[in-house]
Amino acid sequence: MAQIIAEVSRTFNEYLLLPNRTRTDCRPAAVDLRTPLVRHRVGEASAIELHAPFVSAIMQAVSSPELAIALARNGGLSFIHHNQPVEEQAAAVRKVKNFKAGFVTSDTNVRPDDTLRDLVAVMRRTGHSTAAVTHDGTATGRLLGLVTSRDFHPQRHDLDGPVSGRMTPLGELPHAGGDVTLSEANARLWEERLDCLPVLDGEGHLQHLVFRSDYADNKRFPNQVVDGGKRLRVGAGVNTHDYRERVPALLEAGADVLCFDSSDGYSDWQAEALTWTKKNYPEIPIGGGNVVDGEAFTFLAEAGADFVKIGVGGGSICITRDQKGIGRGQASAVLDVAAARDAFLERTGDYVPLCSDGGLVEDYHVALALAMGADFVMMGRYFARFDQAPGAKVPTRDGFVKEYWGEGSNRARNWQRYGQGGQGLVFEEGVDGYVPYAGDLNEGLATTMAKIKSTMVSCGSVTLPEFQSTARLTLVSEQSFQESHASVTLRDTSGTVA
Ligand code: RVP
Repeated sequence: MAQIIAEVSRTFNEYLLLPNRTRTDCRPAAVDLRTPLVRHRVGEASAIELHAPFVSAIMQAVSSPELAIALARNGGLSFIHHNQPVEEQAAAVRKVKNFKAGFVTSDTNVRPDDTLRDLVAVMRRTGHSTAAVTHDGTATGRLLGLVTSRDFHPQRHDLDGPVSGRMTPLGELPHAGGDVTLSEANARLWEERLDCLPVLDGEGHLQHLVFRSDYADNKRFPNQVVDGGKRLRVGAGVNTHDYRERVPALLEAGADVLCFDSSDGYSDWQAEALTWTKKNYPEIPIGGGNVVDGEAFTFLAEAGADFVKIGVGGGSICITRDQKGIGRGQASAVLDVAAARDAFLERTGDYVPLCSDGGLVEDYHVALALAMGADFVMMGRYFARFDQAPGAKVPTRDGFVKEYWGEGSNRARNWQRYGQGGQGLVFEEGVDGYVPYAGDLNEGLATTMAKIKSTMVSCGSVTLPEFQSTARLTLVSEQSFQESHASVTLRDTSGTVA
């Protein structure tokens, strides 16, 4: 007969945190959200630390280079999805690693013999008022000059005349070599009263532009997660099918960390793939998952996983529980795995960070996941709502929505994540839908972090380890869950009672 596990499978909604005593020095501004990403010896620091406990889901609809750049600048990390050919995934990783804050690839470019009318059309298309004049009109052509909207007036100048007639030629244009640092470039912008500093390689080809207007923007991200060379960090998903080709290509592209991505990671295939990667590429940290219990955690930790991802069937686009009848409430899964992680630490002296993946609906669920022992969370729906996510923004009667689809849906057909034993995707485990549009990631994530810090302050903690070791949780009854919500008739924004 099957074994029946005594505890009920519980979700985050069934728990609340009890406030602890808040000391006077415990304020949101003092809260430090740093957290370890990869396995390390007890008492030592993790080789990679996040500055905010968020990673983005290994999904087509979520982890693009644009989202990875935005998230790393805010202290988190993306795992570029592997549901694409190896070269395309490696190129996406390279794009993040090559991103230089403040160094912009020029998107408004013309040739010297293009007309001012052509220039106006390009400026209208990009919305930018500074154009690079290069020999071939590309962003990396030989730089011949710069022309801005201040250099001509459509009524005063002949729009059929060449751009070269109004540009500032290179000879009169302050510019820098490719080895200039951002702080040097910024210093020149201010000292020489420039709006824009072109950066050229040794052959005079344009590499980047540095704008004075971006100066404040760069100061906005004091928490960015960077490597030893000050390049943003980025992760990449891999699978148990083509890892022998994918892992070295991603390493070569500069990925900082990898993660085996499987809907069910408690398998010999994943253990073999982990062992192979640790043996052949010991320098790259690699996570495993997904699992929902302590036994599976220990299996992957012993196979070498540098962190373990928790969650089966809880994702917002996931229908695995409906289709296969497997999974576990995310709260129960995190609590069980965290207990096994602590036992593993006790036994081996190795701390293996945990990632709670999927099913986080409210911002406070992140705080609950962390309190229950997760070191960071992975989210799909949450990030898919932002401008930086790859899904299309679609207008509706009430505003906008963004596309969001599961990796097990027919749209993504990620058979490497769902197929077993080389078998392709036989039935769907995910859906294809929409999520409410939520604007800019920088603003949305700042609000979420403010809420988490506020929760931690109420629980009397300024660091995540302190929060995890002192948090007190209570189960909520159906009745007290109802009591948690507003129970008045809400006014709509026009001030009338709905
Ligand atoms: P959510 O944040 O609730 O949208 O969940 C995202 C997670 O759901 C992913 O990180 C992954 O573990 C899981 N997922 C992705 N695709 C599917 C599916 O098609 N069933 N599930």
